[in-house]
Amino acid sequence: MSKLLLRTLQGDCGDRAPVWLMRQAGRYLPEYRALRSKAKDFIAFCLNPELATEVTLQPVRRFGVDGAILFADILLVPHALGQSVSFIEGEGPRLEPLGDAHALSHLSCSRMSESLAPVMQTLRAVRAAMPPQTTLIGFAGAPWTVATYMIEGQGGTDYERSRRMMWGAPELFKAIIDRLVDATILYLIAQIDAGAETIQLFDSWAGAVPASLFEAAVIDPTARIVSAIKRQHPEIPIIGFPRAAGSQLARYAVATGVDAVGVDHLTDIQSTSVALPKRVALQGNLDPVALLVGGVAMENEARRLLTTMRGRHFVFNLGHGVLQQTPVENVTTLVNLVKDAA
Ligand code: 1CP
Repeated sequence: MSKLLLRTLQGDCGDRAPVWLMRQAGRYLPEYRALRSKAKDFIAFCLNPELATEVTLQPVRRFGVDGAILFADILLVPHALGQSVSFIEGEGPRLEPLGDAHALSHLSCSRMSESLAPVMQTLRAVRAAMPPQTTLIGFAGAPWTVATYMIEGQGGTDYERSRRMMWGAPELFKAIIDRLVDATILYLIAQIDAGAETIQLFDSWAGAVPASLFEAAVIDPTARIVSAIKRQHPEIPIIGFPRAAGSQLARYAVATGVDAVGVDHLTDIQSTSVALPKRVALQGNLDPVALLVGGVAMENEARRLLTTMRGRHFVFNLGHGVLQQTPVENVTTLVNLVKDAA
C-alpha cells in the first residue's frame, strides 16, 4: 500500500488529502495520560523508547491518521547540548537562561548523538510497528524558536530578552543560532537514518521576529539546515512551519528550499496557495479551536478547506497543535471526514 502523505509531500496529488494533526499525541488522549504517569519527568518520558514508541502510535491506532509524528520535544536539543531543561507540571519548560558567550561555550554538539540515541531507537521501533501506509514524521524546532527558550529560560514571554540580544549582542545571537543549525542538522540526519521519512521544522515563534531580522533569524538558518539535509538525503521532503510569519511566508517558502509549508489559521490559505510556487505543498490550517468546539461548524470549515485546496498538493492539518481540552470524538469525526472526502 502506498504512503499517501509521503507521496503528496513529494508532489503527487492523490485521491484525497492526507491528514495528521500537530500535537496529535498528548494530554487530550486518555491513553496518553495513563502512560505519562509512568515516567518520572517529561524528558525521561521522551527519552524512554518503549513509552515514546507507544505514545507515537496511539493516535495512529485510534484515528488512522496518515502520519505518525515522533513523540519527542523541541527542547531535547538544548538538553542534549548540555543546558539544564526541566518541565514544571502545569507551567511548562524552564531552562537555565543563556546570556553570554561563556555559557554558550559550555554547550556542545559532542554529546548529542549519545544523549539522543533513545530518540533514534524510538524511530526504529515505530517504523517497524506502524501500518505500511503510514508515513513517519521526524521533527526539530527551528533555530529561532529553540533559541527563544534557551535565552528566555521559559515559554510564554514577549521575547524581550531574545530581541534585546538580536539588537544589542548580534554576534552572540548569531553564535547561538549557528550552534543550533549545526545541532539540528546532526539531529535530523540521525532521525532520517533511523527511519524518519519526512521532517518538519517547527518555527512556532517566527511571528515574533522583527521584519528586518527575519532573514537572519528564520530564513537563513532554515535554508542552511534544508540544504545540508538535501545534500545527504535529497529524497526526504522537508516541511517548514514558520507560524504567524504573515507577509513573510511566501519569501520563506521560496528562499528556504522547503518542500512544504505549514499554514497557521490566521493566514488565508487560498491566497497563500496562489502566491506560492506549485512545487511547494501546503499543510494546515484549521483553527484548533474549531476542532475543540466540533459539530457542524467544524465540519463545514473542514469541508471548505478541502474544497479550497482541491487540485493543490495539500496536507490536512491544524493551524497549530491540538488543544488539551479537545474532545477525542471531535478528532475522530474530523479525521473520518477528511478520509471520506473524495
Ligand atoms: O505531558 C505533558 O504535559 C507535556 C506536554 C507536551 C507534549 C505532549 C510537551 C511540553 N511537549 C509535548 C510533545 C511534543 N512537543 C510533540 C510531540 C508530537 C506530537 O505533535 O504529537 C511535538 C511535535 C512538540 C513540539 C514543541 N514543543 C513545540 C513546537 C510545536 C508547537 O506546539 O508550537 C514547542 C513550542 C514545544 C515546547 C513545549 N513543549 C511542552 C510545552 C509545555 C512547551 C511550551 C509551549 C509554550 O511555550 O507555549
